[in-house]
Amino acid sequence: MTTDYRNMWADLGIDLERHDTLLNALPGMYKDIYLSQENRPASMGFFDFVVGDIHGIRVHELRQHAMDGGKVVATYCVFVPEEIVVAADGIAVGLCAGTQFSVPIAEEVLPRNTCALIKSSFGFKLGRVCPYVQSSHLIVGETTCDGKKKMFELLSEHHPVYVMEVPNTKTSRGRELWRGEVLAFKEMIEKLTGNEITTHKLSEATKLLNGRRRALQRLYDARKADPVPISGKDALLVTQVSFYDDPARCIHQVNALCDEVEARVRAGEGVFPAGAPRILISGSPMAIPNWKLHHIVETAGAAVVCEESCTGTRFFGGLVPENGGTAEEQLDALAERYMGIHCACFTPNAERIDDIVRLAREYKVDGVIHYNLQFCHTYANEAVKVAKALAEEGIPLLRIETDYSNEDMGQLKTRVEAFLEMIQH
Ligand code: BJ8
Repeated sequence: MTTDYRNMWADLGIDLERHDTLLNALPGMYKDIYLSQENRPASMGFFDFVVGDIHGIRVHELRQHAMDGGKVVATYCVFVPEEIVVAADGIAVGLCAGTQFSVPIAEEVLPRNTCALIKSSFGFKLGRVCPYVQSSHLIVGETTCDGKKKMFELLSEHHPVYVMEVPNTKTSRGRELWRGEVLAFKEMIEKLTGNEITTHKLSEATKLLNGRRRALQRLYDARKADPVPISGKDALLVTQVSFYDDPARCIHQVNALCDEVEARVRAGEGVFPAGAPRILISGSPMAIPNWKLHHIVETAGAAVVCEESCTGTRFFGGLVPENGGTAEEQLDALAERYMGIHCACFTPNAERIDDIVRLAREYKVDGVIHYNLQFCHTYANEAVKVAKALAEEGIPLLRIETDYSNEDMGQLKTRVEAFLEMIQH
């Protein structure tokens, strides 16, 4: 890393010593998990570069944007409508929260029996180790789960926080509430940025972010092929990076990758042999650098071909209609698209169960692994229904509950290997 970045991090109030420990651990881990893979698409080079420079150029861009008078808005959930931030000439960044590194820092305050994602995000702020958090003018939280919404109260003692109320149901009253929240968010963002969100601006932002959704969907479509042209680990990384990269650059890079993987599909080339077991992973999101389960599955010889999660299909599924209309109509269409995200925080949430079965069929999977972060009660309870639906369809399921530590790696490996053996016989 260059001296310039150290100065930049210092300016951002980063705890440099702690930050060094975090960054020094990444290259070795990335080498073992990513660079050890064979026959990767050459276009993954861009994503390797982004990880190698994780707190460098992009943070510099955010700083530059702020120095030019722009605002940076950080989020933790795919429910926050980024279009509104982009339409106000702001930059929206999805924060990571996928590492064990910041968990012990958070545990100085939060109860230990809290989901790792919540602890990791809180620890990043408390320990001042994330330049994305430090660069942001505002963190936007949501009331999706109880742990998160109470964490945001505590987080607001350390950073400006705005919380959107996500309803618990998708009834007409729930949708009405959400529409009001989207409108209030728009007004707040206009105030924060000092920029008016015109219908034109909103429609441009919608087109841009739909472009990112289309590119990711295109990548996922290529994963339906057998042999699969890209590993699950690489596809997961692409989604993770797209949360914080510049959307236009991201679209360009993902489409270049798609050109390459589609050529592989036409040539019948893959990263796993044809007929290798195909796995759908469903459940809690996997924020960067949470690659634990994918690594275990793929080193055991199976291919992860799809993720039904917020670092997968729930992130890019469903476009916002682009047919313009009045500002009110556009905001309604925006609100409606976000209500199409089937998070387990909703009750009932039958659409997610339907999605899992549909995706299992579309991606021709041999089995589903339900991935649950420990202490995430919504996904854990919903897994009962997932299990029932998959049993009715004759699709094998393995349920896993874990956190970000490596303590259970051996046990998880044994369980995954036994599952793979079972589905191959
Ligand atoms: S839309 S899945 S990104 S809330 S933090 S619910 S793992 S206990 S992340 Fe999520 Fe938005 Fe829903 Fe998606 Fe559970 Fe942990 Fe809560 Fe979590």
